[in-house]
Amino acid sequence: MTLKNVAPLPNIPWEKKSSGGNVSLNSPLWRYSGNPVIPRNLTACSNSIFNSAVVPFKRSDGTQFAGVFRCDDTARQMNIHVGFSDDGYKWKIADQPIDFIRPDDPDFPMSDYKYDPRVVFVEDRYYIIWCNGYHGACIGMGYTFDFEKFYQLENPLMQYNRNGVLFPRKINGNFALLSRPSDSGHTPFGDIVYSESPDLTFWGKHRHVMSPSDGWQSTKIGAGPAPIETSEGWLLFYHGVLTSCNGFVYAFSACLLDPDKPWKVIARPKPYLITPQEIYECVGDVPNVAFPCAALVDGATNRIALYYGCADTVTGLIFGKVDEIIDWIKQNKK
Ligand code: BMA
Repeated sequence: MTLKNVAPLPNIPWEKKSSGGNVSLNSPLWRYSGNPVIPRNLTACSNSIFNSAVVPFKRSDGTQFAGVFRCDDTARQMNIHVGFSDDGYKWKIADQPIDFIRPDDPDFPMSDYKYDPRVVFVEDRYYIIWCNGYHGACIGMGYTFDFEKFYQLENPLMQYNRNGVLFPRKINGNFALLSRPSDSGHTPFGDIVYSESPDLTFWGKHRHVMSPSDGWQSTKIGAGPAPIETSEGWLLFYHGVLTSCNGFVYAFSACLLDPDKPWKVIARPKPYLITPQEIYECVGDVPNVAFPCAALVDGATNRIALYYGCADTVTGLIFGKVDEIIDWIKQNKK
């Protein structure tokens, strides 16, 4: 297994499996021993900080990482805020939400709310994709070069839709996006779908990727962090939802998608990688949620650090190695 188009990241947040991280017997992932890495009250008026996205980003002031964070405020309004870190553990997150620069067009779609951001570097800039409130939930998109100025684009797809994730490079000459068509509420269904666009405005070539199946992924599924390119195909972390007698349970796993036709699934596991088990994953504003939105990857050593939302309240960090995760997927294939 080799990683493709993934740069070395020697300063990736990392803790060895034996150094106190929470090891699960059946999973190649282990939790950071200092979890939750981001507490709920890091900004002046945040009720919760979770389901957030980070990327490597160097600045002359020592910054090594930047991110876009879902901060629900104490009025329980959902919005996204920029943040920076020198080490991936300690974050400074802006008190105010990102103020996107929009085209001077009175008909440009507004955002009633924003949540669950992903950040993906494609070609020359960082794209932000989030769930956007425009007559219900749909996918919002924007970009930044410097995490200072942010520009909002047209909503790529019509409502209702959530969990939009761009691929980190064009496929067949087009931008490529995964999404999860939904309803306007707490959707009790959901398949992952693939779409392409030549210009990020007009989208088509929609292809079905995968449906919910059974067990932990029986109600709905959705893409997590941006797919990671490997010699074995695209490694996609995705969440799955089970409906229990006490409501939804959000767990996650990872699958492999075809390198050239990413709507074709090469291998999908039957078990989850991680389900809510720790107290910070089980207790919070929405109990029993583990929801990955970002992955840092070290192209030199296969190390991976995933940031995931815990109980819709705080952010957790979890570690693994890409080659071991791919071996696990193949061994646990449906
Ligand atoms: C989804 C989204 C996620 C959240 C999850 C569990 O519909 O709102 O942000 O983590 O529900 O509450």
